[in-house]
Amino acid sequence: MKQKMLIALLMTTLASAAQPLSLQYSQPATEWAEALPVGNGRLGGMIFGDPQREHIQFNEDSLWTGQPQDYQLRGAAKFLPELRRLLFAGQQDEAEELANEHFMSVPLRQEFYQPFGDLSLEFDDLGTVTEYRRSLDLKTAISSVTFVANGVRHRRELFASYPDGVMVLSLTTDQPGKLNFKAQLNSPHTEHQLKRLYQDTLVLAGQVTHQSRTKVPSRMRFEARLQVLEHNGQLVINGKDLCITQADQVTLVLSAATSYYRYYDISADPEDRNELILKGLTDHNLASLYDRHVQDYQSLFNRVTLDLGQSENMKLDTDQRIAAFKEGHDPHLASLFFQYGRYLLISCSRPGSQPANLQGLWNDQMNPSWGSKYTCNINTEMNYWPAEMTNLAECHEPLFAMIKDLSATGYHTAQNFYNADGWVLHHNTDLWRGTAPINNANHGIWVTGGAWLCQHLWWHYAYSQDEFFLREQAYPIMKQAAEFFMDFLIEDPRSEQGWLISGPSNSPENGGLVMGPTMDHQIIRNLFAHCIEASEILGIDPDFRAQLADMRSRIAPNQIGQYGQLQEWLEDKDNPKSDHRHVSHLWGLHPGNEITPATPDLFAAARKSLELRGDGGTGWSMAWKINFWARLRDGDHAYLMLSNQLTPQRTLPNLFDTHPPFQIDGNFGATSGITEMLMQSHTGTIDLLPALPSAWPMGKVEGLRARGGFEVGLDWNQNRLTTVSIVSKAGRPCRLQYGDQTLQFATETGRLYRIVFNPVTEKLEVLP
Ligand code: FUC
Repeated sequence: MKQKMLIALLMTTLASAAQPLSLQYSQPATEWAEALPVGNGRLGGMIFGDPQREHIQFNEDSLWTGQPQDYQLRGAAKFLPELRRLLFAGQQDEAEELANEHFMSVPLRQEFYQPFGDLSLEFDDLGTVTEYRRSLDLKTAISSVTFVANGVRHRRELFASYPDGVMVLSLTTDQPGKLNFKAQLNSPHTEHQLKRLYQDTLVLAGQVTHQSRTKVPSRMRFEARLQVLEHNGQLVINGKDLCITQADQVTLVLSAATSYYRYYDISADPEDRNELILKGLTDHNLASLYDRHVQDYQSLFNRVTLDLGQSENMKLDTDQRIAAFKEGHDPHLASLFFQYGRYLLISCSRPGSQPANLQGLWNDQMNPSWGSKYTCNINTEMNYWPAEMTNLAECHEPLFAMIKDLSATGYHTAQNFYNADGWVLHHNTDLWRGTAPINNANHGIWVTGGAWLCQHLWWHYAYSQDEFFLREQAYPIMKQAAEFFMDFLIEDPRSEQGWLISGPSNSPENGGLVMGPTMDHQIIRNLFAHCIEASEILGIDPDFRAQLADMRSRIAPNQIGQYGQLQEWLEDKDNPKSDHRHVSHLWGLHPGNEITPATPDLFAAARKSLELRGDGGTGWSMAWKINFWARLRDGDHAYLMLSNQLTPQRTLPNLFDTHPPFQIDGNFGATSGITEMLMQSHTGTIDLLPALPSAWPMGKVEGLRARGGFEVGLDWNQNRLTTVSIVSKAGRPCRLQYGDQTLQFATETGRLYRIVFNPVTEKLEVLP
């Protein structure tokens, strides 16, 4: 027994050393949050790894309840003046009551993202299982299960291929004839049928009938096909069972599709889609699918490497490492967590797919928390914070496609609710691109969802310097978002300076319906600034630009209150004891850029507000606080937030972030936060190691992106910067900062620059 344990331990250590970027377990998953995720943007799978009964729960990202619907309440705008009057008169309850009656989305709720189905494999009695390992290798995006049963070594590998559009499951034994199993498809959707197609394919077809809280009938049709791509031994399909006997090598492919075409059209044919996808595999085998998958995945994943040091705990199972992180020293888990965020983004957001929803792509519940939809008062945006900075700009594309849809549906919401031009999105959306205020006036009427999303369009330009994208895709949508606020902003009758304010709105989910929440003003200023800059770069719209500049200067500024805090509202009414998870008024610190060391009073006030809110919160809240503390240049506090997040209370055994329950935003927020600790570029300067914690005295990162079109690599040792590499992608001047040292130099497109920090002169020097 002891020897076996020793061998097992040795094997784990060796495995870890050979593949340090993997999640590892010595037990099968007993529940969904222990299963391991794979995905190709559109299809997602969760593999449990039970030797005797394998289970892969799967999703397709367009399977939702409901049907095309516009959520509009026509004529709502006539209540807007009265709402404002009540709020200015301090009658919040009356205003919320009126709004709940006359100013909300129809229906009041939005739709739910749905699970698709389950693939299960029942094996002939395997007897005692030894040497069990289950893993997810982030270097190849392949999840494996290996074990020995009756002297036979079994191996299963699952991946989701973006180039080929399918999930691939390979099963092997190291002895002939020892692979015997029965595979079945199933679905939690009651209206479904199963049938055999050709000699080698099982089909699951149905329609969503489940209804969300909207009570709108569901109409989406779906179909999945499980095809045996390669096998030896015998294959027989018996009714619902796909039976393999006497084999040692089998490759199954799973294809799934729905009738979704666009948010207003669900007339596509899932059967045709699957037929086409599977036809595309005709000339392929496991080896070629594997190669194409790995090549595609690594073309994105390998762009960034991060080394924060190895650790003893690498030999432990991943869930044990999470449990030990706070008390121990496991810098490698932090880099694994960082890369896991990148892995998840590549797996759930690829061109052509839906954007990452609250659970990315992975959901096994018919009534998932918050519908597993798109909450846009922090969660959807957080999902995309790492996209540009960690060199995954392509993964941002599904969000841009959704923003384009929202600018069309949000045009009607602007008209119907505000009698305004442009477009507006409130705090949630779904597959049908609802933009009207949902749930309740006390948090649903929040007008800056679309404006916040526009920051992502700007970032894509800022990081790439791609003027074509700015002109053709970003600017028209940003401009229309700004046009909404030009109509919507209102002069505050209580203000002597004639401040323009936003309202009715709210500071996300805190304090109810108000006039003038701080966050709105920060977001609108940010949107206007980017529109002004974009119009200058593109050399267009001078009058519009001038008008924006004028209005921008009149928007109510940030206020510092009685506790030295940054005020969450226009009135100095913050509760210093509140530990509310949203810290919305710090938007200007992060992800905005108007509160920096160059605005010392606001910078100190933001810090005060964050201290008052404390170090707790839901998963995403902690992740946001990593970013905040990084922007406050306090590496140790940022690290404290990371270690508060990397606990079993906030991180599930499979490293999924948990609110609770599972919500993926915190994964992406943490990846962004770790990046912000190492490098920032939101002020026009590439700021090197702005918040390096003492826990990471030495390390190396390569391939991060900075605004201005740069790729940045860094090395540090004994808590000090040693070398920097900068690749200039757009030939812009480069400005670096390390501590209080700055260095500026001209660059040429495509050139690599090496910079050292000279410890004697304490200066940054460009190497010739
Ligand atoms: C917002 C947050 C909640 C949760 C939900 C999905 O409403 O306040 O904490 O994350 O989105």
